[in-house]
Amino acid sequence: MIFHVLTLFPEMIRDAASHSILGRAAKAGLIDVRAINIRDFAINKHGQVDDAPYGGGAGMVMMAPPIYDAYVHAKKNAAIENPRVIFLSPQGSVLTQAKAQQLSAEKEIILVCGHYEGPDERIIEEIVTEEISVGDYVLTGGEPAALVLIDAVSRLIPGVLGKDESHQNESFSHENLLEHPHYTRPPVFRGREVPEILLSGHHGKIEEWRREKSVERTKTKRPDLRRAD
Ligand code: 4FN
Repeated sequence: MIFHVLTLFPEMIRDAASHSILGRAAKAGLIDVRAINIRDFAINKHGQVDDAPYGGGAGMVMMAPPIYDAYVHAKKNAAIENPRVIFLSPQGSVLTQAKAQQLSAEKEIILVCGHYEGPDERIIEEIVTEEISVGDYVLTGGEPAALVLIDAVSRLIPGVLGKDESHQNESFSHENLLEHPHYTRPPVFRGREVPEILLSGHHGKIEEWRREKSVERTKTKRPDLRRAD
């Protein structure tokens, strides 16, 4: 899957996507994260990409032409005709596992990251097909949000997770349940013992215990998860 990311901070995207599972997936050709620097499409030799807001007030607005030209550049190098264009925005609907699943079926998507006060509204009207948020808090820019989306979507692409890593998929996460507690050696840590059942070797009983813990934790820690998807 190809992710074209239109951003003023391409190194943030390239660096974060170069490590661990995403880095390995890129090497294997399963994902391709292409950060496009909006500043390369600045309107003048000073590299200007933002301007004061019409109507006055504090802060700067990202100008439409540089973002549009970066978008045209991304499309020129696109494999498909009309890729979805997602603007990461606090005004979008909040990213869910179901949405990530849906996006993981795409061949290619274009992501737009905001900065300052965000882009000129006309860029949203002209090129954006949907707005997605990663949660309700203030960010300094859309890049961390784009990386969250890339991470959540990439791990669902067949082959991206190794055998061990994809074990997680076979647990209860697809039912929107939290993980049961995990333990590894040593058997006693500062007087705290590993639950006896996990040392019993009764795989049926262990599975039953884990599901119980999973359901119980979801109910007490994240009761909101039961309804969400
Ligand atoms: N954020 C809120 C209300 C008003 C503004 C913000 C805010 C980065 C360009 C957008 C934030 C959160 C989740 C992108 C937040 C996201 C962003 C995201 C984001 C700079 C303008 C801005 C009511 C949510 C607290 C800054 C609420 N998911 N403005 O954060 O891009 O994708």
